[in-house]
Amino acid sequence: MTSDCTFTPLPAILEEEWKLMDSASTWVAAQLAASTPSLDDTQRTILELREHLRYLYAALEIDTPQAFASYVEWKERVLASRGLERDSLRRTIELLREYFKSRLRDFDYARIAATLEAGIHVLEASGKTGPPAVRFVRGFEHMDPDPEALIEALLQGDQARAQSIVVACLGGGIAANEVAVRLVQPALYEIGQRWQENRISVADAHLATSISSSLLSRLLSPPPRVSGTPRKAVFACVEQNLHSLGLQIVSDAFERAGWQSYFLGADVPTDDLVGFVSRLKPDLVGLSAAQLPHLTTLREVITRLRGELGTACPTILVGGRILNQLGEVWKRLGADGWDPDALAASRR
Ligand code: B12
Repeated sequence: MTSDCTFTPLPAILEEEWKLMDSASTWVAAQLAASTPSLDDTQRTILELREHLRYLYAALEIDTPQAFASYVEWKERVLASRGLERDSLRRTIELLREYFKSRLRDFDYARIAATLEAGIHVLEASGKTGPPAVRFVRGFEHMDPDPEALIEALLQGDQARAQSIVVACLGGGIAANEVAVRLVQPALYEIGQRWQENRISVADAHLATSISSSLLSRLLSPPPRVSGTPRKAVFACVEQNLHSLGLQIVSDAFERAGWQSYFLGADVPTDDLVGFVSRLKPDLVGLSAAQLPHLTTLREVITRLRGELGTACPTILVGGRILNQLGEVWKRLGADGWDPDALAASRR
């Protein structure tokens, strides 16, 4: 069920991503510094601009203005919850539009302007109503004990309590995959949400993450014995994606389902990943992307695997937070399949 990549080619100026980052961010930072004398940290402004541009670039690459709009919506909430100036975000996006208008042909500019305007539109809408309160995931309320208890244990750094909650679920007959996806996963989403809302610090979130990671390794029961040679699957987070916990759950679920899993973890360099897959010749490769800019690398990995392995290319399955958010985009990245979580993936 392989789909072709069906994206409109990028305007020439965007093909050299780093050139774009340098020139656009330097120009916009200079305009901002001139109009806002209180803005004294130019280096920080440039770093922020590069972040905006990475998301803009990825949204253009997948031809999905809404993807950039979602980023702006998220960024606005992060800034607002920290009492930071939201207007400067709007001003920055407007300046980026001005920059591209003066440098691109009308046709190319129209495409970039539409994407930037999707971001401006989000800011206009939330200026009227205030940012909506968003909770991405629910649906685990039926669990006993309440997942709130796990969230609190994680945030207090109480490993013993966190573990006893998980053990109680397993003892109550809930399968390890279910515990991972219906209890630990939403707890982590909630922790991300609280960081976004500035209710917990980066240190709190890191503590919760490290305890979750050790909970997940304890969940892995001995793999079932299978007769014959097990099917092999390689799992990797694409380069620059550090969000490996979700993929670890997927990899463990495959192992429990009788596959032989090779979990390569976070931020796997594209060359090494392609080399590993070429040597191992697995039946399936599972790739994970969490944020919009990771899709640029995901597409590159898929293109390389297909180009170098041809008809011997394994089935390519993709997943992760950003693909869950963007719906059908995975089809146009050239993957063979997508699953929203480890429960769905392990039924393959
Ligand atoms: C833990 C965490 C981290 C940890 C990750 C540690 C690790 N070893 O994984 C660390 C500290 C490294 C981290 C870093 C950052 N993070 Co972070 N992080 C999170 C957090 C809180 C939880 C992620 C997680 O584990 N979720 C639980 C797992 C189980 O869910 P999952 O990843 O969705 O995986 C499931 C499915 O998606 C699917 N799936 C996943 N992969 C695959 C693959 C295949 C093949 C298939 C079939 C399915 C599949 O199955 C999984 C299991 O069911 C999220 C919040 C969130 N909403 O996810 C933020 C979050 C993703 N992070 C965020 C940010 C901003 C960052 C940083 C930029 C922060 C910073 N300023 O440094 C960096 C970027 C790092 C990078 N370059 O990747 C934002 C992203 C927002 C955005 N608009 O892009 C989020 C959403 C937080 C927030 N609410 O603002 N982060």
